[in-house]
Amino acid sequence: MTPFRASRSDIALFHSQGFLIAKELFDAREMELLSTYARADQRIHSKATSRSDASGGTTTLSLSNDLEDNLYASVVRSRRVADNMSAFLGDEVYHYHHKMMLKEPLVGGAWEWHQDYGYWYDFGCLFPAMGSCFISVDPATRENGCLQVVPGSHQLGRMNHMKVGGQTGADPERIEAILQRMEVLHVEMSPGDALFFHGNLLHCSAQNTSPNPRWSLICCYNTKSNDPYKESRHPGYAPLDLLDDEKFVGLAQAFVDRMST
Ligand SMILES: O=C(O)CCC(=O)C(=O)O
Repeated sequence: MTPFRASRSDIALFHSQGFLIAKELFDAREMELLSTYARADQRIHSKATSRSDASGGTTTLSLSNDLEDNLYASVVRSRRVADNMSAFLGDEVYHYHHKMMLKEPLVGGAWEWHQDYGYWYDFGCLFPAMGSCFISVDPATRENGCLQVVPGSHQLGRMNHMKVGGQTGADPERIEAILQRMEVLHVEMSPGDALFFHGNLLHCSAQNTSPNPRWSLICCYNTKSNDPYKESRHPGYAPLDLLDDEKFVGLAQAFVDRMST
């Protein structure tokens, strides 16, 4: 199967609603390999950090600014993610960072409403021409805290962000007004499905109260012409060494084999 490539109407939809869902961007075999790899990878656990949500839950993630010789970097470099993101943002994209989200059964915490550009603004990025691709490793359901988005909210512009629980979230007064006026979409996904979303799209997720994990990989990109004006938490422009779609599965298998020897 040829992996998804955004059509003109997909790009128009991304611009009007602030996101686009690509079903089966990675097939079942590819996602099984990523899941096997991540679950056997001690480094993501040793690098993981946690934050409290507003109701006492704990969110855990393992973030990297670097593209190392591993399977996560292969996803970031894959054309089916990076070329589509370039098409949505209308410019060459580069790797800004990526993170494995480890939402564990019964304890995985919530993410408060926020815009990613709410943070990235402070890191020297002048334009919101930035985006993320959320790839489901496990099924993401309402029960295990799937992502929730407010379609069209990227058009509200960047909002003020402040402390909400142990996290930085969007201004709660404004969120309340927005939620009275705009709909919320629960983005339920199967393994391998991907959500491309704009840096100003409002999103959150609830705690995982289910017995099932909700792991995902989020690849974050900036555009070449939006190179940060100062050094900050995440890197400046460096060209991506793009990975052709048909090479992905072989590389993924090799990483898994290497890990198990
Ligand atoms: O994984 C989630 O549930 C939300 C993560 C998120 O919103 C983020 O990393 O910006």
